[in-house]
Amino acid sequence: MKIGIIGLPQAGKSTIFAALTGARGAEGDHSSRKDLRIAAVTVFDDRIDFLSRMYQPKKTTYAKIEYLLPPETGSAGGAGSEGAVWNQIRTCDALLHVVRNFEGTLGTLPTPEQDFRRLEEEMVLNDLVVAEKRMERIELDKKRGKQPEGEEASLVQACRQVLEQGTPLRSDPGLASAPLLKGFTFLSAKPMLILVNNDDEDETPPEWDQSPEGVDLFGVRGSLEKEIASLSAEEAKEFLEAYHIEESALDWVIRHSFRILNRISFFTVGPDEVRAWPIAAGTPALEAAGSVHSDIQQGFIRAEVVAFDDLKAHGSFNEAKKAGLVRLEGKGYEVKDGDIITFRFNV
Ligand SMILES: Nc1nc2c(ncn2[C@@H]2O[C@H](COP(=O)(O)OP(=O)(O)OP(=O)(O)O)[C@@H](O)[C@H]2O)c(=O)[nH]1
Ligand SMILES: [Mg+2]
Repeated sequence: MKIGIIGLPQAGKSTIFAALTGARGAEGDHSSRKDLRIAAVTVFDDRIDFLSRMYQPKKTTYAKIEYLLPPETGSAGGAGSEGAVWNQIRTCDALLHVVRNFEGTLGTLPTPEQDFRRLEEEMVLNDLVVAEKRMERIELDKKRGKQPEGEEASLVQACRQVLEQGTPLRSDPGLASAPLLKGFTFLSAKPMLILVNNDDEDETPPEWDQSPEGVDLFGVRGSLEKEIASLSAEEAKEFLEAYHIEESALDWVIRHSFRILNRISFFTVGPDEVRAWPIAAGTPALEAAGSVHSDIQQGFIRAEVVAFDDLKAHGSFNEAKKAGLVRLEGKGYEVKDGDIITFRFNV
């Protein structure tokens, strides 16, 4: 689960990365590491807090998301050239597009919507080149008497048509998520979140003439959030209260990152550990068992499931059971967000 941070030069990418991976929840000590470009960030979850109070486990484990800050392009090219940046971004599951909406260092006024489109176009063009190259290859193979396999050719052709209109592939969700196209790692097919990076005084994101389709846009105050992130949890709380901020923008981003990755969490509970397990939405119980341990998958008998809300409403597992809310599910059961699962298995 990795999210790549993209944006034009000086949009505030490094600032946002620092804010996301600041004191709260990020692994390791970052303050002394300027070269750090990838960090695992904790996805705080009220449900886990609740379960942890209920079970008093030795250990409480939240889900994590990785954020990647690609190398700075600079002017010298080399290791940080644009191609290298996009290649790193290709390895990500989703994108966080940072758009500048503060006055630049040289007094340049912000043009967030244009900036956004510029990078969108770059991604679309990048993908178009990939699609065209593949089509050429397929044509060449055909001439040599080699028939293209399965649906790949028609899918790539469909991508090309979308991209030629200047439209990102994510606008066609079926196409964007086609398993046969996975290997192409198309940039514009990746789910995305737009972060408009405002000045400290400016709370609201700008009105856009044409809001991008199917992408959530959020206004953050990058510099301010970076400062909050460097505070201790205690200080940060006071700060947020003083400013009447219910949820820091970056907590919002972390929560939504989880959503755009199409991840849900199921929970395991017990005296040793209360833990969130992030899985793709739609995962069957058997596979979910495998994410906990391969032995549990192999010896799977049944999943004993209770929904978090049912457990919470009834106050304890036993009460929920008495109310008939604890179900026994089989291998093919589609795990839901917030399911609390005990796997029954043979070793
Ligand atoms: N006023 C204001 N300035 C900001 C904000 N976020 C970043 N800056 C400033 O804008 C400049 C660029 O920020 P960076 O975070 O380095 O931007 P970047 O996208 O990483 O830049 P490059 O890596 O050079 O492409 C720095 O001088 C920041 O201090 C903000 O929210 N408000
Ligand atoms: Mg930077």
